[in-house]
Amino acid sequence: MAKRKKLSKGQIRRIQQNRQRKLERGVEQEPEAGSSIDDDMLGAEQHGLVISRFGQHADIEDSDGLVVRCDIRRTVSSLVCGDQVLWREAKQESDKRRGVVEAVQERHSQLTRPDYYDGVKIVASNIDQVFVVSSVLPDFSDQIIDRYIIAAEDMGITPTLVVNKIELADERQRQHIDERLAYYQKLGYPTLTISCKQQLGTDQLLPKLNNQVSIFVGQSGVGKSSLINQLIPDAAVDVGDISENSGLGQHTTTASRMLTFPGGGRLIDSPGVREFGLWHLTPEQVINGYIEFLPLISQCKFRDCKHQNDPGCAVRAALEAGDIPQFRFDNYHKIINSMEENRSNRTFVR
Ligand SMILES: Nc1nc2c(ncn2[C@@H]2O[C@H](COP(=O)(O)OP(=O)(O)OP(=O)(O)O)[C@@H](O)[C@H]2O)c(=O)[nH]1
Ligand SMILES: [Mg+2]
Ligand SMILES: [Zn+2]
Repeated sequence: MAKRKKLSKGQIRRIQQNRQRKLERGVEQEPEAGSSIDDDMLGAEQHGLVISRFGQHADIEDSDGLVVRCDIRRTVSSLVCGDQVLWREAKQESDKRRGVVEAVQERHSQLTRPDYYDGVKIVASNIDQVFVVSSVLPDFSDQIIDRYIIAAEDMGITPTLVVNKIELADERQRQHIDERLAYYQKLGYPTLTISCKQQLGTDQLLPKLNNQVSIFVGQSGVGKSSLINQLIPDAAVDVGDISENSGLGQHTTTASRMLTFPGGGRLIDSPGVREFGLWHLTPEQVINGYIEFLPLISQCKFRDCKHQNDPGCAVRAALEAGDIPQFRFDNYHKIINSMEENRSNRTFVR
């Protein structure tokens, strides 16, 4: 391995400034460790796909579909499930294959969420389709659905909304869910009600997943991993019970992981979060998730209209005329307010 030259004071200052800039921009920090495999023990660079990233390692799928556990070069500042990479395999004569990730190719999309420790966390990259999974238990929440719609719209993707555990809904809940889904459908979001437990509706998902890179996102405990196990019987991903104490999911899936359909198509299981924060986005990015507001905002009397009680607000007028439902209007304001609160005290519940 090449000997490291001592850095000059100027170089150290520049490195520190770059780190600071990265932190301020919210980009993930560089990993501390590089690789323990010597350079001359590595083969030629080849293309690969990140199946999963955990700590200082990543599982890379090679062009033959085999998975190799790799170290990550210090120069690779961010590596997530879905990344296309250049990597080199260790030449050692051992039955355990290992390698090193050298570089990440440019991403065509990335799903992000803010993280208290890392600034902005990238959940996965190079995604074609987003499935927002929610469920009757722990709770059906249209505000959480709205949050994921905002994140998907920010990636330029129209998400599909899936409601699981539908067998648990009583008549009143079912009516409420159907009403909400009818509105989302009117906005152009495909919707699906399913039950993994009773294997209802899950077969309707399969044709949508062919030859696409899809991701399942949603709160912990809604059944993302259960659904994946049903769609890909060989997947055998871990599933966890809802906590009896808190009534919430227990973060069973801890890292995003990509699975492959035998007939083509990829599916990413992502870890659920308790609250899908959006404080890394601007109010303009939030309103892009309220697609029915967009044609109205240019008609508001004031350019800096907050669309609340402002005089001449076209959004409020649409609400009062019954063109926009109360829940969308309320969710929009709750999300904007929570972003402001979170920015000031930086609390984020995982
Ligand atoms: N009643 C009912 N329970 C279900 C259904 N689907 C999943 N579950 C249960 O919901 C719990 C949580 O399922 P998971 O698949 O681990 O949920 P997850 O969304 O992957 O959760 P995280 O990995 O923590 O994000 C488990 O106890 C499942 O058995 C369903 O259709 N009906
Ligand atoms: Mg899971
Ligand atoms: Zn307005």
